[in-house]
Amino acid sequence: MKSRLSPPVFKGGLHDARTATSIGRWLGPAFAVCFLTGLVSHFMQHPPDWPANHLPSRPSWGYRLTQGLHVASGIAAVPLLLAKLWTVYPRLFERPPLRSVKHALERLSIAVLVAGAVFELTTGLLNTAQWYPWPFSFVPVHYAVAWLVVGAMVLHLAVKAPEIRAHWSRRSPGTLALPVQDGPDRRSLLAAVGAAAGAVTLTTVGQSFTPLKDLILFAPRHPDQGPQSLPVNRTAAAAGVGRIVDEEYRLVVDGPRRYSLTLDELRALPQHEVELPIACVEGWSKSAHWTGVRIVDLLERAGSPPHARVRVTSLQLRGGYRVSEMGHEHARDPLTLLALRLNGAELAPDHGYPARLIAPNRPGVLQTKWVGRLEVLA
Ligand SMILES: Nc1nc2c(c(=O)[nH]1)N[C@H]1C(S)=C(S)[C@@H](COP(=O)(O)O)O[C@H]1N2
Ligand SMILES: [Mo]
Repeated sequence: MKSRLSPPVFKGGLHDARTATSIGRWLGPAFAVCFLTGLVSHFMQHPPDWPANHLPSRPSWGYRLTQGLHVASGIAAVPLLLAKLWTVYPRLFERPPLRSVKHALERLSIAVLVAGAVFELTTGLLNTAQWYPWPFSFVPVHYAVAWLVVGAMVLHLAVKAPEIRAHWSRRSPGTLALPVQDGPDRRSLLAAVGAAAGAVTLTTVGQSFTPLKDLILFAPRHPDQGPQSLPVNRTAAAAGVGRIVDEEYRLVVDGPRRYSLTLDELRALPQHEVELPIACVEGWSKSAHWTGVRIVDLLERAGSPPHARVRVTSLQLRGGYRVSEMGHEHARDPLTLLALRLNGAELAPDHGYPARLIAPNRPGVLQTKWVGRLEVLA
């Protein structure tokens, strides 16, 4: 009789290095894309001092593309990671568990890789649903763990390089002349994993790649839902912005020549129309038509020097996104507006009435709503 402690026996070829390599072929690139686009996002949102004033404002769809890829590659990685873990989990039962210092270190790096990867995909996915069931701040922790995962992944690829090389091509090591026959079970498994990754991608990617919006099944946001056919991340009520009285509204432009404008004065200035997306860090993107006053026109009138940074402050009194800053590339771009109208009508309160920032190639979180003040920074 088998003792209760004896390890399970795994038959068949689905838990072998060849299957693990085949899945890794897709999982590795998904993680690489996710990591690089995540770096771009982090850099655009929290630029260090020096480059902050030099971030490019073009292409106007740049951030939409990188953030769309970030969320799509992360979502596609979920079934790939699950399949990979299922393929390799018999290794948990390997005996003896520890053989040498080198072996122990390798197992430790795998533990970091698995825990980190599961953590990143889980927190990222919940973040797209704006659900934060944890006691830490999402952005810095998601960012820090990404480095851990990448470090552990590079180590893992280095340790496994001989095996990966041996199983990458269709020829098996040793019997160089003979192509390895992938049995029907391996082919079915890989086809199912590929189909699962394709299916979750196709049924979610419409949240940023709007031509596929009709296929959306699982994405938390539909790009058409929301006032004026544009989603809202934080409503006026949630931001604690009360009813804004038109007669009391003032836009203050603070620079070498400080001035302020009433709403009627703002509406009387030359108006421009642009088509630009809101590309939310939480994964949805949607283009819209915005009409308003060019930020560069407002700044010139305040005597702003050409290379000055600009701070945009909301009438919202509390909350993380009430203030944003932009470098001169964004501030001077003719597409950057203080928008008063959206898709042909006055801004809805939830979209930032009476005035909101809209700029090209910029994370949604920095497109400040309910703007009350522009400030030229020295
Ligand atoms: N003042 C202020 N502006 C803000 C926010 C906010 O919470 N407060 N949220 C930002 C986020 S996260 C996004 S994605 C966009 C959403 O703009 P929309 O509601 O017009 O679609 O507004 C941004 N501007
Ligand atoms: Mo956002």
